[in-house]
Amino acid sequence: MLRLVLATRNQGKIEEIRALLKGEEIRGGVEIHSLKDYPHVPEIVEDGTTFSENARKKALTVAQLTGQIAVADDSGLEVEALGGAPGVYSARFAGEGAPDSANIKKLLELLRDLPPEKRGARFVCVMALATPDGEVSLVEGECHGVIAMEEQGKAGFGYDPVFIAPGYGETFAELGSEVKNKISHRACALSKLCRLLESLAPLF
Ligand code: ITT
Repeated sequence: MLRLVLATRNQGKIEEIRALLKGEEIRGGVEIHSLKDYPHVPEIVEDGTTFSENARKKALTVAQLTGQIAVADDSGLEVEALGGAPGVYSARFAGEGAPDSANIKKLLELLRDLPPEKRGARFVCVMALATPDGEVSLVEGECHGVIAMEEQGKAGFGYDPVFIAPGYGETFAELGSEVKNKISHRACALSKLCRLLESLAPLF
């Protein structure tokens, strides 16, 4: 059985990746752990300027510190009217350690008065797969949408209450995980990652 450590302590990501992997056929099965099972692994400083740099660093560090194959997810929201911000700074848009509610508040204030056609955005997710001997592979997924005028819905995490999904007219937080996991940036990246895992399986 393939054993993977998710290089994150973000509960929203862990739940989504677990649910997504359940729907995938991986030969021999997969056992999923996360940094919650490895409390000795310190916080990894995300000092990259791209999702790829941060994903690579998180996956490599965790693979080396745990001796296991690691999967990192670096993701964020790029808003057209803000020139792609908050981007890699999505988790700390309103300051280091800021809660999701503060990040959303800042975003809505910056976009106040902009009509729906000027509120285009996309979620991006780069996933890195790293082995303890330092091999890294990267995959990417994206999902285009529109930023709502106010928070709507309770499901999910992060910016889900203000991200109106393409073709649905409701936010990810209203639609819930079943719909989100069919169309999200993370679902797209993870399906590519699973194909990569299949092709690498003989090596593990
Ligand atoms: P780890 O680095 O430990 O994985 P993190 O929360 O710091 O956790 P990131 O640096 O990748 O993760 O920041 C991602 C942020 O982007 C996340 O905190 C959310 O604010 C936002 N985000 C990413 N994917 C999202 C999604 O599916 N729904 C809503 N917000 C999302």
